[in-house]
Amino acid sequence: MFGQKQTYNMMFISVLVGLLTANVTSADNIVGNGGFEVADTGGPEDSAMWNESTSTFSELEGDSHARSVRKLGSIRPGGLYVHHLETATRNANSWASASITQNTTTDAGQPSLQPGDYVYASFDAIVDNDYWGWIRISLDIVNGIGGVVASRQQQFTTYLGDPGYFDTRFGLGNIQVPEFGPAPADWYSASLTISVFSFVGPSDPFGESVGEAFIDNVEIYTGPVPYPEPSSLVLFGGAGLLLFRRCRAN
Ligand SMILES: [Ca+2]
Ligand SMILES: [Ca+2]
Repeated sequence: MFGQKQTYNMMFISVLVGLLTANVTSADNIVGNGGFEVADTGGPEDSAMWNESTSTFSELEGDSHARSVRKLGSIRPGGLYVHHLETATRNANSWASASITQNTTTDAGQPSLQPGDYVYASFDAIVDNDYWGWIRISLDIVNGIGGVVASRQQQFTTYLGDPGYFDTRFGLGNIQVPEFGPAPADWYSASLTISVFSFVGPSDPFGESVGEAFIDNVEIYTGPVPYPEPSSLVLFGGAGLLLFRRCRAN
């Protein structure tokens, strides 16, 4: 048995560990079905609490397509399902997109964000884009009437020397929640949208494009201090600018 002194030491250590742990875990994870393990009423390919969307095509030839579907598979150990975003465009002057989005209040049933708190989103992704395929991540703070009051976006475009393949954990945000507006804009939710795109311009040398990503283990944190950012992909942040520069030149 421990003597009294050891017992006090143990209590001291427990309190210290408790304080440190409280500091680290003070952010709440407010995402719903972040591992895509639960299907929605639309069937096994429909992820619960996520809204899937795909573009319609400006052309319908070849095997161009866009999909946003829940699928068997795992990026990290644990869990059976991922969400798959895929687009392909095979003709000049065409584009396609596939997305998933979640609103933490209307889709996941979480209470309003609190002004002054921070919001941070992260997720695992395997991205496999062809030339002119890209992935875009948007984290928005949305008020009770659907207005975006704060937003952060990141996109990575596969363009010439830029890599099209990532196996990584993306992180985005630490947006500080603004003060509430007058009712009915007096509550806020976080909205995360992950999209892939493919684009073929009027005179592209390759004539086809694919955007593809497998998404898993999404987390959206909110809390009184900025979430500690893991080392994430920030190297290719300039790639989106290249796309727009090239579009203008065409
Ligand atoms: Ca999963
Ligand atoms: Ca769904």
